[in-house]
Amino acid sequence: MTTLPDLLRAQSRFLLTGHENPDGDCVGGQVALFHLLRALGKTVHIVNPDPLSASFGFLAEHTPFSVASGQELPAIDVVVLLDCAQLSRVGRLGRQLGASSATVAVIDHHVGSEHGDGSVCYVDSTAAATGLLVRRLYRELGVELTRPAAEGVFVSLVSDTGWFRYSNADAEVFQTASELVALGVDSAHIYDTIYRRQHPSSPRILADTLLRHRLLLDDKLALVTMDKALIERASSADFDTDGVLEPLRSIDGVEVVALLKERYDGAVKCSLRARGDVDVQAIVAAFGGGGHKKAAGATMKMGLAAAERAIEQAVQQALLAQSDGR
Ligand SMILES: [Mn+2]
Repeated sequence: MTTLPDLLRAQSRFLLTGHENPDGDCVGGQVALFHLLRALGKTVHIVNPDPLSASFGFLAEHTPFSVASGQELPAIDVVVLLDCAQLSRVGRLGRQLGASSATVAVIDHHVGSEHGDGSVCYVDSTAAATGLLVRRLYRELGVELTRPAAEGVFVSLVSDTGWFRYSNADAEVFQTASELVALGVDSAHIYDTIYRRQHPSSPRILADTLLRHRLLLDDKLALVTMDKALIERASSADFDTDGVLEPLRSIDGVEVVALLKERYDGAVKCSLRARGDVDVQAIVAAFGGGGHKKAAGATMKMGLAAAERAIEQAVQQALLAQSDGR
């Protein structure tokens, strides 16, 4: 069976992509892989289903990003999915890629990603970030990290570990961060660039969203909903809705935080975060979603009120199962 390092060595034309609304781990991993493949003399395109969010715009200074617009794809041998494993998560571009003859490779750290659309997979669900997996590929292929690549890996790490606060921030994360800083990555500058350039209306959006939170199930579940009107305000200000999760997760006794966002098509995007031992990946799996034990999400094909009830029930069951197991 072909391994991913073999495939990267053997083929010459690559297209790197990832899930819709690419996050820091996805785009940081793409940056690092772009420079790895270029160092190996390959032709590389990064094409995403959505544009880079403004907070990650600085990554494009040294790395070309493009957005799919239905145009003809460049001639490629391999498409690499980063931070996801299904072409269905890549929007219309995913359908285009699925119809092409390119080999699909997956680099990911989500549970079960070895069973996705990749015919060649580089998956480790114990890794904190996809960017860390790309860092491992540099070692396997004997390529030195450049500073732009190091910035990409760093953005991956900080995005998926909540700036080193979450329980996935293991020894490999801190060792790698140390190497990246030694290579010239300016951690404080990156923090300022990503988190301290918010739109002037962002405090009000954050406040209005947090005011809607409810504590349920003996204060073990903090649930907050964003209806279409609030989502509209958030997207016009490029507001990162993940920012509402941490204040709720900080409440003493809260074990699960749920953020439910109403989509334009009427479905609900649900994000769950766990603080204790509850496995939120198992909870969203029942709704066709996925992720990690402590951070997972799903698209629920129901209205906001129904989704609230369904999540409350599912979390209640998970909490009961947990207390039975003790
Ligand atoms: Mn990730």
